[in-house]
Amino acid sequence: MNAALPLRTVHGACPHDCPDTCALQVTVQDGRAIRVQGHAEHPPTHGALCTKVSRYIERSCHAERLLQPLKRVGPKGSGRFEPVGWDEALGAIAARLQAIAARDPQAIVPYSYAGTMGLVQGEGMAARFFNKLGASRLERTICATAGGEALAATYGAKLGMHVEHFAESRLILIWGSNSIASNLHFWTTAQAAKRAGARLVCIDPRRSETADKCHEHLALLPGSDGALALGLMHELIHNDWLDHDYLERHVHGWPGLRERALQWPTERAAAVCGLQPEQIRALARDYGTTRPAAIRLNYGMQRVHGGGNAVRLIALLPCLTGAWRHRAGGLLLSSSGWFVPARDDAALHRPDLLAARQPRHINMVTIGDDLQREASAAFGPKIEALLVYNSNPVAVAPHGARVRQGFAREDLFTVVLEHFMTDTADMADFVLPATTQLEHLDVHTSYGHTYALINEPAIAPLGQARPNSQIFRDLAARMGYTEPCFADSDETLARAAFKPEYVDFDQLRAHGWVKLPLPDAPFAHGGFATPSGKAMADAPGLGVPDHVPNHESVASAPALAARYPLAMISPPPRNFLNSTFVNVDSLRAIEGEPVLEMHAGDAAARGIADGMAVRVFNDRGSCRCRCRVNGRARAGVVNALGLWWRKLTADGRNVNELTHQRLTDIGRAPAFYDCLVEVEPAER
Ligand SMILES: Nc1nc2c(c(=O)[nH]1)N[C@H]1C(S)=C(S)[C@@H](COP(=O)(O)OP(=O)(O)OC[C@H]3O[C@@H](n4cnc5c(=O)[nH]c(N)nc54)[C@H](O)[C@@H]3O)O[C@H]1N2
Ligand SMILES: Nc1nc2c(c(=O)[nH]1)N[C@H]1C(S)=C(S)[C@@H](COP(=O)(O)OP(=O)(O)OC[C@H]3O[C@@H](n4cnc5c(=O)[nH]c(N)nc54)[C@H](O)[C@@H]3O)O[C@H]1N2
Ligand code: SF4
Ligand SMILES: [Mo]
Repeated sequence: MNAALPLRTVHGACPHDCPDTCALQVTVQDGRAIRVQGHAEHPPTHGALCTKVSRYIERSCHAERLLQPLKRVGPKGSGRFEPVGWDEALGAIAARLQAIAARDPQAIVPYSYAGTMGLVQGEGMAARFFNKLGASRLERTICATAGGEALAATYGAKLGMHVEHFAESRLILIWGSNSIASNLHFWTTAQAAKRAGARLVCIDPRRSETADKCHEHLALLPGSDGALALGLMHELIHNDWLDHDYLERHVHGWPGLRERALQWPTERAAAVCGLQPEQIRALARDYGTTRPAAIRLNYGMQRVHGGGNAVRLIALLPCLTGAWRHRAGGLLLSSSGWFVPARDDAALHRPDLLAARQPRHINMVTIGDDLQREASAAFGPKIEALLVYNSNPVAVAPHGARVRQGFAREDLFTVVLEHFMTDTADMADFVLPATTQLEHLDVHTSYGHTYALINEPAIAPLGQARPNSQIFRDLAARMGYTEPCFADSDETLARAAFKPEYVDFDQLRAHGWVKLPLPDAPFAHGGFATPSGKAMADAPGLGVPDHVPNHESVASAPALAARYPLAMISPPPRNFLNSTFVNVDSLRAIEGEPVLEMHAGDAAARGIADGMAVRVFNDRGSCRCRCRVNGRARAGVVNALGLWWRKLTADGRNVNELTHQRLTDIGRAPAFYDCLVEVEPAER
């Protein structure tokens, strides 16, 4: 660091798909970012970042950053590209899109998710572009819609406790979440509660790093959470640990739910969950008799066939006990619904540009199959072009072999906006270099807290990289779109994102963040966001929730289970964020290689020892992992950690080789953790 040159600090926001949405403080010297820190004054961040984003500069200034547009010169997927100018790339892309759109714009599909969660560089200018084009609409289901729609069916919106209030809870159930890895700042709050005497219970098939530090760990079978919730309800009813007044006033459909729960005696629930009845009784006693009791539910438990029903059941638990009466009681799955009134999505996305057209929907979960479908009345036109941004589908989408076959179609025109040559960029016709969070303006909401944040550009774009917003602005101009909204600057987009009466842009700019005005204990007196104001135990079109077994389980698919007896879950490791950061050497060095955790008995039965290379396989494919017999896997379940870049593994594959494209009960979401496999030593 050159002491002579002045230092400047810039307000930032972590762009990643993480509930914590940290406020960043970026230090700049001589036009270069030299430090990224958590902002000390932003309450949820309290000055700390996770290891991954502490390395954000290493990622942004990586030697392999894409710095110029590239055009494919070899066969599809050969990885042979040559640099081209922006003019040539944009001109060729616009010409191809126009030719396809002249036949049917629905043959063009956007594919994006939460590589950045910013409202400007996410679906800002991009949404305007695709609305004007009349392209297929993408169902952005790959992560959270099973639980999100279930929560909305129950409470009317994706609302819950404020994360800060968990510090005052006396009992916290950490349900389907490895908070230490994926929600670190919540974990800090839970630890404060623990120091003040709270009891922490972790509900997770895996003995995660978080489970290690809780008082109790219930290692249930994947996909059995709905049965556990019903077993708990049965005990709450049996022991009359119910808040009858709350149920009477604030819950619709309680008699039906009560009847359902009575069909789930503890022994029945325990058998489905692979737990002892006494474990369920003890948890029910804790939950029924401790005030205030809070549940941190997270998305890990809804990636199974019955994920939606399970979330509905768990979300009703605090209604049975009246836990909502206290601000430190209730449940938090997502806080994103608090931002809905504050957002101005119509101003930002301009759905009016669709001009009464109603393009078909493509579900991002089934992209593997959909890329291989021919035109039909039911499907619509064959997919001829994909524009990928903020996502790495070739690594993250289920049934990898199908996804790769789809992307390998020579007649498919694929454009990928990226920071790096990912597995998906390898399959592109054009790769366009995008800026990182250090280089562009954005504004952010959060799904784990209730502050809006701003991210100011700290440095100039590296090389020829352009913000996503700029790339879509440039493409719109090439397509001949003349509406003034296509000339809006990023600042205009950022100002349009929020309604000023909720989030004033100038205040956001001055402070870096703005807290939404919110009730302290949101449902203390009912007041759910449903039309009746009641929590819906019986929801229109969905009825009363029940346990829904996995697609792939002994009960639902016995013949399959005979061949593939192990249930595989594939939760994230601490040092990657989905497939982001896998190419950051210092972080990959910590994770080492793809790991499969196995129970000692399951390993021994297959002649597998700790540290051996293993092959995990089923009818869809296989991948190679390093086996760890480390006490973290329960019997019958294997844990494959991480969404590795295929090209950075020993066999050029990752865990999504094994997963399938079948959808959840609610929300049309993926069932990544509902997957049967077998394991054998890699070298026989
Ligand atoms: N370090 C890191 N942080 C991340 C991510 C990352 O990749 N790395 N990903 C981000 C994203 S995109 C998201 S959506 C969130 C996800 O955040 P969470 O929903 O909290 O997900 P995970 O931390 O993946 O925790 C999932 C936990 O659920 C467990 N689990 C799996 N199946 C079941 C089940 O059937 N029942 C129950 N009860 N538990 C189950 C897994 O073992 C794992 O410990 O995290 C975000 N944060
Ligand atoms: N087996 C299995 N599969 C899973 C999961 C699992 O737990 N198990 N988790 C699922 C979940 S929860 C999710 S959310 C999905 C995540 O899937 P994705 O949303 O695809 O997430 P990432 O893998 O992080 O890829 C994001 C990409 O966006 C790029 N990017 C970041 N910022 C920008 C930007 O400003 N501009 C552009 N153009 N690009 C940018 C990054 O470089 C990165 O390559 O994966 C899902 N897949
Ligand atoms: S990934 Fe999560 S914990 Fe890490 S800096 Fe970003 S928001 Fe904070
Ligand atoms: Mo996610």
